[in-house]
Amino acid sequence: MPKPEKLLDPVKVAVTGAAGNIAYSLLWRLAAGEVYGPQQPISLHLLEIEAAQQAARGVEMELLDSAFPLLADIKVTTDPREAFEDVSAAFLVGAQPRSKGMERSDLLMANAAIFSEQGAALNEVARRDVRVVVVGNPANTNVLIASSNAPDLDPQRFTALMRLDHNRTVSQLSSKLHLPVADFARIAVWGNHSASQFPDISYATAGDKKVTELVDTQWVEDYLIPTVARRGAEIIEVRGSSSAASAAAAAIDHMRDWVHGVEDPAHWRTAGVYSDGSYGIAEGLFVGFPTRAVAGDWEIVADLEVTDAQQARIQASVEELKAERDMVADLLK
Ligand code: NAX
Repeated sequence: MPKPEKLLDPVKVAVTGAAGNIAYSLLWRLAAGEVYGPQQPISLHLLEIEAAQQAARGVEMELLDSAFPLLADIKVTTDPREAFEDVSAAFLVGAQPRSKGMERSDLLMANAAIFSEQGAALNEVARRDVRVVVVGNPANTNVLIASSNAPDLDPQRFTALMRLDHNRTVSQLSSKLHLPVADFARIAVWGNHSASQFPDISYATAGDKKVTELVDTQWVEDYLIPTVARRGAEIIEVRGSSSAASAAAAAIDHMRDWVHGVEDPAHWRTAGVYSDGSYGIAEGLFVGFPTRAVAGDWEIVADLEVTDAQQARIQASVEELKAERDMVADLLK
């Protein structure tokens, strides 16, 4: 990396779940300048629970040993208010994992408690233009809880990570068609970050060609959609533990594009953003949409033609999100 010429004041960035697997990749890429660039020093605020404080200290030691020129300082804490003080970005990675015998509703409730507290803390102490990305699952509902507990922050400052699903879709197409990933545009994954998601290639292009003319519908229905939707489970099966470096890479992609924007309007991304009611999707949910990163904001791509078959898949995933929302209704403000 070129030596920074003129250093700016550090930007403060919080990462929760700092002693976990995803953070072990994410923190290094943040400290290397992959979101804010080679001129921008960074202060890292690491939030962990009490039981993982020692491990978080170990992560801090290794970050220091990496001697990153851009890493101004590191703070390790158990207190969300301390972690989020004055931050420009927050990666909410830490979450309660699903343990044996735990029902989905128990998992939702355990995480709801974490994300309501963290939303309230962000509301109190984060910068008003903070960018929040929730990685911890169930990400789309966790972000709903965090945002609803942060009434003074615009809900558009909150997002759920759906970029991994998007990247998986691009990667599958690239392998199938033997074309570089950079050739693919107008791709999106609608809905929830769960098996109900809808990776949609109806509008996709590869260079000057329409992807639907290069692959057959049967392959999309029988292979592409289920493979992407179940990729997380497949990684666990093959690797023996859940996606970590690819999730960190997606979180970096998400935040970098959000901060800097993406010039080419055909290069849609997928972000789990606050629904404004577009495409008949219930307002107020956080849903994977086709989005563009423009001038520091995520914009939902407007006026797409949606067939009945697409709409049915989108609505099935949205129904799941509504059911999740109903389970945590008591914690929504
Ligand atoms: P790990 O279990 O390795 O790490 C999680 C860390 O969070 C632990 O160190 C734990 O102590 C900490 N933690 C728990 N509660 C906390 C709290 N209240 N405040 C701060 N820290 C807390 O999990 P990892 O593999 O890093 O995955 C983290 C989360 O990402 C999981 O919920 C996982 O399901 C989710 N994922 C989301 C993805 C996405 O695309 N949205 C993909 C990858 C991943 O599955």
